[in-house]
Amino acid sequence: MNFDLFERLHAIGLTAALAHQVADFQTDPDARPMRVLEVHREHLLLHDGTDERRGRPTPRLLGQLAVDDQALAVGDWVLACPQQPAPDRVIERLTPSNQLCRRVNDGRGAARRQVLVSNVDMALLVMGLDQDYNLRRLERYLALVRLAGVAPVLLLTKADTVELPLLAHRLASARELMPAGAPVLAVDGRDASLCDRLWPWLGRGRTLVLLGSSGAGKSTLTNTLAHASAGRSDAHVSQSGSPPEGLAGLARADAAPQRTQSVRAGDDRGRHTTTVRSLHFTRPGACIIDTPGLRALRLDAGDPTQLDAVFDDVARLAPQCRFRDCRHQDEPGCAVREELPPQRLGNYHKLLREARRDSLTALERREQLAIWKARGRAGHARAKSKRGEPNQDP
Ligand SMILES: Nc1nc2c(ncn2[C@@H]2O[C@H](COP(=O)(O)OP(=O)(O)O)[C@@H](O)[C@H]2O)c(=O)[nH]1
Ligand SMILES: [Mg+2]
Ligand SMILES: [Zn+2]
Repeated sequence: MNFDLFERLHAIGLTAALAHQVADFQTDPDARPMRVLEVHREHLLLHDGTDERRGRPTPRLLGQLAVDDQALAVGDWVLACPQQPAPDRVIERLTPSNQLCRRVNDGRGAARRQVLVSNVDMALLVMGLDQDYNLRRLERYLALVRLAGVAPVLLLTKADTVELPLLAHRLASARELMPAGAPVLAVDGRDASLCDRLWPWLGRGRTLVLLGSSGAGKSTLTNTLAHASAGRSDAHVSQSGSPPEGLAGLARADAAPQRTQSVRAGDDRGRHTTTVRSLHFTRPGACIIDTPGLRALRLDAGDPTQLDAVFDDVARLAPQCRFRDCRHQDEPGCAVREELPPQRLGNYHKLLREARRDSLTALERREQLAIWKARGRAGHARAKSKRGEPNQDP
């Protein structure tokens, strides 16, 4: 890859490590690295450093990903062969540097892994200082990003809607939950000067993901930070087309690629696009991935001990418990129960239960399902015999 191409792709988030992988693929000479901006049922929206393009993964690539329990996600880097007419043929995916994943129900009673986004440098956790404010939810989002090894920044939005004492109190409580050194800011997401406050994290080539519940202000932030001329019909883009003062002179501001509106028009399923994840370009140069609220955020902690990384206070105190195998529930002499606020301990147990349930093997899950079914049948039969109906079960 020559320097010009790398520079162009770096502007949309390509790192040296990912660029290095491109050389490893002895594939089609036409294939070019592109970044996934959006994932739709029928196609991908891609960017090649110059333009947006439509792409479609080949059946071979889809099969390969499925075998590895993987799927294409926003933020991924792929190799695609341009086609006339579109869509481009997406033939490879570069191994992501990281992925944010959660567990979702597969509709058959089992949990499957869902990749939310790939290749992110930082997570902006967005929470309103109004009724949205909820520390237990924040803890869950923190766990999600720390499991993926992604550094968090907390943005408390709607600072303009709360009285100063409440703001100060909520700011302090949230700060206590965050890992040491993680920035916490109270902001008005609509304030155009936000770029000035956030620019240390918004440098060219970086990728950030916005996470938080619906209504927290993620799309508002995206619009405030988005490239001035990247007008998006769906996302009530800031009215003023000009960059805020202090940024106009920034040499890099104009180097950021732009998202055009054209591709947005015939969005599939006629859904509002903010209901899906999408990658945008900011004026200071970083890529930012807007996400919808995750109504059910189940962690993808394949191994319950992974939670130790998230609840480092539990891990730190556990050796002081009287019993070596203390579960920090009702055992006497439990140092964890003594020290931790009950709500945090409660959340720890809840997340641990989820992780245990999700780490059942397929066989264990089938066995458990069989037990539940048998119980259901037994209950059904009991109810029937009470009503005096014949029992037809074998
Ligand atoms: N007053 C105020 N309103 C905000 C702020 N951030 C977002 N909003 C409003 O909150 C509502 C939800 O914002 P939106 O960005 O769509 O939330 P999302 O679901 O997280 O994308 C919108 O009406 C925004 O105008 C803020 O900092 N202050
Ligand atoms: Mg939104
Ligand atoms: Zn204990």
